[in-house]
Amino acid sequence: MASEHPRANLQPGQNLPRLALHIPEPKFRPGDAVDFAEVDVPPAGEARRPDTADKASGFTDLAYTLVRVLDDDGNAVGPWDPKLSPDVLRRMLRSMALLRAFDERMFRAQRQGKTSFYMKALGEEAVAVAAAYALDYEDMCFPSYRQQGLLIARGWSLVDMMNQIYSNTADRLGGKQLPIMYSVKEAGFFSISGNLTTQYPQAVGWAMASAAKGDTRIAATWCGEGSTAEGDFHSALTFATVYRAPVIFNIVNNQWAISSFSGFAGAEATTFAARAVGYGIAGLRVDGNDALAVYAATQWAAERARTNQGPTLIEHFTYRAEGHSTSDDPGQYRSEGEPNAWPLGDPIKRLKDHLIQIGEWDEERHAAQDKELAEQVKAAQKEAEKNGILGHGLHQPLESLFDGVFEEMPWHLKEQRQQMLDEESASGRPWDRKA
Ligand SMILES: Cc1ncc(C[n+]2csc(CCOP(=O)(O)OP(=O)(O)O)c2C)c(N)n1
Repeated sequence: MASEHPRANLQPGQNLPRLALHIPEPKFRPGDAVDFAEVDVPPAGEARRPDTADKASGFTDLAYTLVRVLDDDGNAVGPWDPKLSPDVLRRMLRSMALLRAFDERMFRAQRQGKTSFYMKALGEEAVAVAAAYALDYEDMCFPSYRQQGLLIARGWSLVDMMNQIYSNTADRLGGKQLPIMYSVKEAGFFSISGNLTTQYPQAVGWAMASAAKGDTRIAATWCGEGSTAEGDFHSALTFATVYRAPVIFNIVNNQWAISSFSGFAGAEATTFAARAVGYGIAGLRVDGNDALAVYAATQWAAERARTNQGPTLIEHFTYRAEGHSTSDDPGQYRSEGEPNAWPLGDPIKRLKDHLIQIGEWDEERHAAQDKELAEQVKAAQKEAEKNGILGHGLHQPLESLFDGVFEEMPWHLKEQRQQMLDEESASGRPWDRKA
C-alpha cells in the first residue's frame, strides 16, 4: 500500500539541497600577513557598570562588548576605573613583571634540560595577577595551568614553585606531578589537574560548601576558551546558577587551544561571555590585557558573590603570545605576525604607560625593576637547584611512589611496593638515590 506521506515516493536526496558541515578555519596561517581589523575593540570607558545587585537579565549587552579602562594614551577612563592608589598599581605592575621574569627563566631551564616541561603565560599576566589583587587572600582559586600569576601575586615562594618544576628533594608534591601542576593549599591555590575543566565543577562545589556553612569566602576558577567545550564547563554553570553559588568563572580567551583557534570552541557564532546569558548568570566580557579592567570586573563579581547575588562569568579577551608549552611550535599553525598585530597590546606595557602618564613611574625605574626581578628569580633558581634538577638521579625515595594513593596503604599496594624494591635490589639498585 502506498504511503500517504507527501515525500514517501521521492528518491532519497531528490529535490533537496545537499547538507554540508561548516569547518571553522583560522584567518591566518603560517606565512600570511595579519590584519586584525575585524576584531571589534570598543573605546575604553564606554561600557556601563551596573549595580552589583542588578538582575543578570538586565545587562546582557555587557556579554557582547569589552569592558575597558585604559585608553590608547594610558589614561584610566569610564565607570569601571577602580581608582586604585599609585602604590597598588605599582605593586600590581611588579607582580606582573615578576611573573614574566619567572616564566622566562623557567622556559630557559627547560631548554637547558633542567626540567622536562614548562608553560608560559606571556601576554596573559593581567588575567591572573589583577584578579588576585581584587580577591581576598582567603578566597579559594581553582586555576588551570596558566595562572601561576595567582601564586606570584599572593607572594608565594618562587623557590617552592621551582622545586615542583624540578621534581626535586624539596618538591612538596613528592615528584608525583608534572612540572607546573602546583598545589598550594596555604595560598588558596587548588591542586592543578591535567584533565581540562575538572576544576570548574569543583570550584562550584567549594563555593556551595562555603555558603552551606555560612562562611564568607568565595571561589574563583579559570579555564581557557578551548576548555569551555568540555561537558564539565556546562554542568558547573548549571549547578552554580541553580544554587546561586558564590563563584567567579573566568574564561581566558587567548584565541588558541594548542593549534586549534577559538572558532573550534564556538567563537565564530557568539562570544564566550554570552554563555552566561543562557544560564541566567551575570556575564562580562573584558579587555584581558587591561589590568585595571580585569581588576574592576573581578572586584564587581566578588561583590556579587559576597552579597549572595550568585555567580559571574568573565571572558578575558586576550592573546597567547607564545607557544602552548615547551613542547609546542606555533610557527607550524599560525602566522608569526599575530602576536605583534594583536590590537589589545601588551598588558605590562599598558599598565606601565598608565603609571608613567599619571606621573607615578618612569622608564628608568621600570628598567631597574626588571633587572632587580631578574636577579631575584636567578637567586631563587640557584636556591632551588641545590635540591636537585632533572637528570641528576632520583630525588625522592623510590618507595614513596606508593604513598598517598589512599590515606592508609592497602595490603595489595604494600605487596606491590615490596615487589618493586625486591626487583630493584636484584638488579643492582639502579634507582638508588645519589647522596
Ligand atoms: C580532558 C582533556 N582533553 C584534552 C587535553 C589535552 N590538552 C591539554 S591543554 C589543551 C588545550 C587547552 O586550550 P585552552 O582551554 O584554550 O587553554 P590554553 O592552553 O589556551 O590556556 C588540550 C586540548 C587535556 N589535558 N584534558
